[in-house]
Amino acid sequence: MLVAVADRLKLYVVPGSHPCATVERALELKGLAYERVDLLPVVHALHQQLRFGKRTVPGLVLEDGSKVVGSRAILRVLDGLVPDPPLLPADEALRAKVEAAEAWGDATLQPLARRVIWAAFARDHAALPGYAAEARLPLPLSVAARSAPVVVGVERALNHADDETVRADLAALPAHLDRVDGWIADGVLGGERPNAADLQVGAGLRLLTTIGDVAPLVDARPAGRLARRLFPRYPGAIPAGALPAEWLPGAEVGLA
Ligand SMILES: N[C@@H](CCC(=O)N[C@@H](CS)C(=O)NCC(=O)O)C(=O)O
Repeated sequence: MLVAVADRLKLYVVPGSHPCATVERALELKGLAYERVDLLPVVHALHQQLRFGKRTVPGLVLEDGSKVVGSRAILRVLDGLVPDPPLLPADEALRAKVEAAEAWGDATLQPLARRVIWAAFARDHAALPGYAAEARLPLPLSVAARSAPVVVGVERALNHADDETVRADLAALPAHLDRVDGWIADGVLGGERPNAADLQVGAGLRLLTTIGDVAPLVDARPAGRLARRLFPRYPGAIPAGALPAEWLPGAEVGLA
């Protein structure tokens, strides 16, 4: 059942954005209805700056008109609005570990996933509109799609997604996945009830699984299985072959 207060919430997103997926999944877990406003990438930065005073999505407007930007901050606000189910564990020691994993998901995994996907889009512009297939954009998708080369160029620059950096990101990915698999083994991630770190890390990994070249690296592991369990549906796909084969580390099977 949906909670009554919720139909006054307004969430500003960019279609396919992983921190936006984090927040949408949290809203769903809380049973909160909301209005979703889909923004076009690049244009969104100006919109968000004007409306929220920060360039990024997600941004949430509450029923009293107050505004919150940032996936982590929004999750805390949702926990305040609807405490059950909680997104942070009551046990203090576990809570600290979950918060640390969430912070890593935000500060390390989130930008890595963003850089890798923009580098892949740079080699496959045609894949970009697929990420907005279910969005309600202010103009037809076919028209928006024509701006893909410009959007990709600007986003690559904004996100520092140059070839050298993305190559290093991919080389580091197995070690990052080891870390996530370790958290799953320790019970920090992957519990029966998703916590804030599950949603933050899971969305970043799930975005990576939409990149055909990268999916086998993630899917071979508990990390990949967790991401797909938490986010069974995710819009968009970049067929394998977009990223240079020599950038990809060999698929490694992690902890069972
Ligand atoms: N880490 C923050 C920021 C999210 C973020 O950087 N979102 C991207 C889209 S996935 C964005 O809006 N970038 C615009 C920009 O950096 O100008 C969060 O989790 O909310």
